[in-house]
Amino acid sequence: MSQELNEIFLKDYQAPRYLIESTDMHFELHEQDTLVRTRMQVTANVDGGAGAAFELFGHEDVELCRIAINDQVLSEKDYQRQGEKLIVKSVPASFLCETLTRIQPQDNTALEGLYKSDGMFCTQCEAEGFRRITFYPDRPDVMSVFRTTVEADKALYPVLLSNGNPVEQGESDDGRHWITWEDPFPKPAYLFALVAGDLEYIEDSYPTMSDRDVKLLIYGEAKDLDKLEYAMASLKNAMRWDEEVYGREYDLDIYMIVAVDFFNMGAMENKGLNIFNTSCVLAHPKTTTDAGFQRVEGVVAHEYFHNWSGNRVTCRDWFQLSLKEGFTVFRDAEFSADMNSRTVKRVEDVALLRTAQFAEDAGPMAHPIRPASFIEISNFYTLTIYEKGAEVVRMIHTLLGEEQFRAGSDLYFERHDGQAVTTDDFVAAMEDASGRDLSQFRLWYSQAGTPELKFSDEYDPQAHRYVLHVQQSCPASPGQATKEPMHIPLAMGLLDQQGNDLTLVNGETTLVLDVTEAEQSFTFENIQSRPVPSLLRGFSAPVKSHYPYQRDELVFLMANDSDGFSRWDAAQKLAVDIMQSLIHDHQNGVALTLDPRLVDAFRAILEDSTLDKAMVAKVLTLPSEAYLSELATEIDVDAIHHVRNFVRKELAQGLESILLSVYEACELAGEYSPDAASIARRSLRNLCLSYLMATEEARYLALAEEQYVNADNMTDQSAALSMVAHSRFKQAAHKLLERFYKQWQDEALVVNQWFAIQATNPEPGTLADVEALMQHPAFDMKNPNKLRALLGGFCGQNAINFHMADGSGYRFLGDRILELNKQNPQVASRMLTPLTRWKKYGEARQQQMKAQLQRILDSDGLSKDVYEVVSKSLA
Ligand code: 0A1
Ligand code: ZN
Repeated sequence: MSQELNEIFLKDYQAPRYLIESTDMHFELHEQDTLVRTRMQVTANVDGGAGAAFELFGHEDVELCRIAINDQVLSEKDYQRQGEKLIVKSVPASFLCETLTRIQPQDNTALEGLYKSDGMFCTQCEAEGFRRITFYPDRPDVMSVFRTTVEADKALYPVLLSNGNPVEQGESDDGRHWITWEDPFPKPAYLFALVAGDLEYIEDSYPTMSDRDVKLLIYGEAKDLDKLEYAMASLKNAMRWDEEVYGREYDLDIYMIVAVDFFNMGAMENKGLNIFNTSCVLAHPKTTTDAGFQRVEGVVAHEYFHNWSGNRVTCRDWFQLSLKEGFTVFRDAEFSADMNSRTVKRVEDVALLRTAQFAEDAGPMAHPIRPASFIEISNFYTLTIYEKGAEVVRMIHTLLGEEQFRAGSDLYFERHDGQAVTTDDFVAAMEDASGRDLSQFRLWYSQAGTPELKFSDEYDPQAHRYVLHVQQSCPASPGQATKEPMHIPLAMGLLDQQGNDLTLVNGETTLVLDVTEAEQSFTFENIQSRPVPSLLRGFSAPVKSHYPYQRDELVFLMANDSDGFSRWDAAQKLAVDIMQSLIHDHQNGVALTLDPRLVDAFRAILEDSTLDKAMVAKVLTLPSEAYLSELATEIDVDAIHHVRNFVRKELAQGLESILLSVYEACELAGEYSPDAASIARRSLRNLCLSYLMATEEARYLALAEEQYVNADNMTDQSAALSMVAHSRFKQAAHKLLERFYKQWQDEALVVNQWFAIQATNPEPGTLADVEALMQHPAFDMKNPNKLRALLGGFCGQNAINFHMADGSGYRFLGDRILELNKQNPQVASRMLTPLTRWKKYGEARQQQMKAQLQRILDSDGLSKDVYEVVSKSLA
């Protein structure tokens, strides 16, 4: 396949030959052909531009009707087409380039470029969607000011939006109207946006720190107008937070968010005109779960924070993607931690990282947070770039401390405002502001894979000396056989036998050790008795850590560690250790018995009413099947599923009465509110109910049904529904699912939850249900949210069914990928992920998974997206 030749390398980066000073666009939107006129004022770049050819990019679906340089229309012999490239060989040092292109947004199912979502026009230009609109040097280091005129039928599209401020408008006799928008900030084309539709909005204003009033507008369909308030409140909180924590003020007079139903990702930070997946902006107690509310708050903040970390300072090239994404995820995580419970947020982020990012880091698509090459950049919007990238920024924060980190970010923004820069520039600003040497730390940007820390220790009772030994290593990853030792900040403390923190240095009870060598030892003097170490507090580095804890020590840490995150982590380690032994027993035909220490430890936590309820719920949640799979050398799907269910049932039986009383004590009176304390009560209450349901006693089915009926909010209603739907009470499940659909059939996002609950049912027969649901009138193969709910739910979150021994789950996914490949390459390639992990399974499953990958690879017309993932998975 010639596609292999299209691999792009970071080492080949060259500065752009030409820069675009200004871009003036005119969109004539129609039901069939949309016409786009683009006028670019171009000048040769100082370094080596003059005399070079002028390169633009355009997708094959874009019809080039006309191209002119300084009013001279070019004929085909004046330029060359090479794939997506259009090369004009001879141009003056400064010139006007005009193009006219014709596109069909209504047929655009890839949802990149200009497309239609439920009758409205909208755009998605990151990373290379702009080339599906017009011919343009759409690389992030070409930044231009944009003036955009949108013209459309006034009755169908009364609202016409683009980046910046509206400056002119008018209408014509034929029922059409137009508005011109100007964005004074130079930006790369990936931040361009346009929306045209019949939209309603809510409006508010925000006084900035220097007392400018910013108009805030959130647009959606009329039926969703009552679901926009929470996003507005979150936006204002995020604006205030960025002023207070980073000293960053918003810069335009207007900030707009538009909710669209068809969207490949969560949301997009287009300058002054964010476009959001409805799932990340709409929120209402009746239709949105607590997790949904928190997602809205986090994503609204994330896109807002991009205005500085992404837009004002952007990426030089796409290899630098984590420059904006890692930093912005770190910023939004800190914001959410400040708005809600810090420890809970940390636990959630670490759980995601350790299950899904660690798995990615160990798979065939593993890449450093600054990849060295790619075939399709859309494949690199990954957990590694985002979440591990955020962990790397967090480590810099840990190493420098709050104050110096802020000095570093101030310097970064000041030094690079208006520029397109690299991750190295970011690290350099942090170094320059703090005086700290981060040269070894930079390896985090170039080495893939999850480092492992192996600890051992010794205590000398005569000398009162404790020594902690650390070995670090990092497994090989594609293209990187060996790794250098990294600079790993290790936050740790020592507990005495009573469970109190020992004071280590300067009155500190938590130290950050610099682990920098392959093998290192740290000595602690004046330690009166053998301590229990608390390691990697707060998860101070994205690594796997191994210390030979005894189960009793983990129980001790669960009860005593002063670090909330580490108490949760001790509970996870204890449960993992117990479940791994049980998996071993199950595989060897040994009858299972649960270590009573887990029941006792869980009881102690349930009985302690002083603890944060949200953390109690987290501590009592067993490690997921996905996490146990990540930890396994060879994944035994059936054993993992069986053992986890066994442990849940044993815990439920052993703790039945206290679970029931905590369930009752957590009931909330009064109106729903998504504040941290109420969310905590609901999560603990639903956790108790799910354990009680694990007993499979009919009285708890009745309790779940009662909760369903009485629920005044989606959190409690959908929790009850999924417990019943996933139970062995088939009739009750069927009845409740029907009832739920009847109630919510007009709410697309709720119907998606209904799809997801059915797709994740671990009971046998789910594949047939999913196949039937794909024919349901509410399902739409072209809508990514519905695909994620049904296909993503089944293949990605229902291991026991997806991995059925007869391979039917794999065949089903293979069929869907082949259907989706042309229709929406980005979504197709994301959905492939579960198949790419074939190496972790037993021989029989491996063969069947590989057969599907091979079948996809052998088929004609593969998109670059799917080709890259499949070919790398089979390599
Ligand atoms: N930059 C956005 C995410 C995003 C990335 C790519 C997209 O299309 C391929 C769309 C959105 C963010 O981080 O929120
Ligand atoms: Zn982002």
